[in-house]
Amino acid sequence: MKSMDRRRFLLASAATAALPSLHAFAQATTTTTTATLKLHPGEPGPRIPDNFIGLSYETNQLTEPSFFSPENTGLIEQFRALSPNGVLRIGGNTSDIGYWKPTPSTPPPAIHVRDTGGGEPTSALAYPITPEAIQNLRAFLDRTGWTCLYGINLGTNTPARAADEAAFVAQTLGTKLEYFQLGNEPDLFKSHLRDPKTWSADLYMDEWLAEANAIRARVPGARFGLPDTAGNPDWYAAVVTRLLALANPPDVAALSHHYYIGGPPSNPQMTIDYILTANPRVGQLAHDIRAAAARLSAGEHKTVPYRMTEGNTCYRGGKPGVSDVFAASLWSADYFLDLATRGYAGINLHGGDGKYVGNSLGGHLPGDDLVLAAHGDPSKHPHPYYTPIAHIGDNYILEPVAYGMLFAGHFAGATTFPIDFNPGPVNATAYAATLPTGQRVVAIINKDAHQPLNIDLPNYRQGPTLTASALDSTHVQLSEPSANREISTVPPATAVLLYAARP
Ligand code: BDP
Repeated sequence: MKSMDRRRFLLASAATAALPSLHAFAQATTTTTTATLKLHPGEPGPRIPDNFIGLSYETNQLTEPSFFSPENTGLIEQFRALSPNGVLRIGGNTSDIGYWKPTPSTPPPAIHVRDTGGGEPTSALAYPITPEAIQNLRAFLDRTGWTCLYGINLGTNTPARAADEAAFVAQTLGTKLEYFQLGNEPDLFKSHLRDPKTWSADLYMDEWLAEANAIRARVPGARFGLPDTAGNPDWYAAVVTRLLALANPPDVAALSHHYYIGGPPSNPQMTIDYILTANPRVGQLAHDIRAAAARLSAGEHKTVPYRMTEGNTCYRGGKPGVSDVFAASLWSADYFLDLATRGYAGINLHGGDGKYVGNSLGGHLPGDDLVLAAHGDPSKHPHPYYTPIAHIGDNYILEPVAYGMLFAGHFAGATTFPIDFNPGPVNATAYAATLPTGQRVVAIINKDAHQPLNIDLPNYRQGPTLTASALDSTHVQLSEPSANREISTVPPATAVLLYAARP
């Protein structure tokens, strides 16, 4: 048995043992709220793509060519455990300080970033990207079954250098390359890379088109995702207006944006309660990007999907005790299914090695300061704190936030349908879909720390269940129940999948 299989088996058996208490809980609580739950399977909504599960890594990670390589079997196992066909996005703040170094003798270009005193990479952190890293990345993608969104520097690059890199990447990654992205969070370039007085979506599009056109000249079939913004949803509309005005626009494969619930780690607002509370920004971003994608689709007579290409709980590397605990599992389970139901093509949660996410922030993870101030030991936490896969010693470990992805991954390939769901005063969400097999599945995510939720869903059997001893636990269980049974209560801080006994 491979080590990952063994680990999952152990988790599963531990949780199976825990399930009778879930049952007992249901019997003990007869006066809890009963949710209204009405399914509308006859009104199909968006289909969830098979590859909607994704991860995002800093481009700086490529400076260790052995990381995304066929030799890194521990990491390959965890990618495969998360999804047999996910999407790896390479980008982040460090994508705008990396330069293409096609030969060992290529001299480094001058890279200049305004030092803001933390939060962004500095000029001193500029680094080369080598052909070896891209070749290894291709072999890694082959082993994992994943494809790639490849980010190219727009912040401190030249169109010619970008085109050289793109040509090598396109040729090497082949069909494993979904599309290029040029520049990370260009709406924030004003803080460290451009003149804040003049920087705008229009200036960005001037630069973006110059780089995209240089790439197209070298890679005729090149496809692009944009604008990969941190916030500023008005940029989508501005970008679409510019694209629609072109006689021969670059081929846009997707519109993209990022999403962090909030931050930084020192912000007292960033609590477990906060990350589990519905955030109106999710719906607003979805509304705006969907509208922009619909306008571009209509204008270009094709379907342009939209994707959340980088995000997580708490920006600046995540917050200890919030980003790395069970609450983050419930958040990600909910967030993935919420976005999938809203028609997103996929979601990439950011993570990787602490060193590179640290570099994306100027060389430091502020979560460490919080741990040290509380007289804790930072080495006991994953680095960065929000990473889905932690790299500890020689091991790669699925962190709590990844368990929510595993839970949501059961919806891959399914077609969503609407439900009327009213959990009353309980902080719970629900999603429903028809699987490719025709079987219906309902997810109920009870994010409430204290209140159980009664449900009335006859002929639905309990499937994989996400539990932990507490919202701040670092040990998460995702398990199949041993018996084939219905349930009438979802305990506090528990997510369950319920499968229809017949189509
Ligand atoms: C995003 C950046 C990424 C950072 C992340 C963070 O794109 O490089 O690592 O924030 O602050 O905005 O954690």
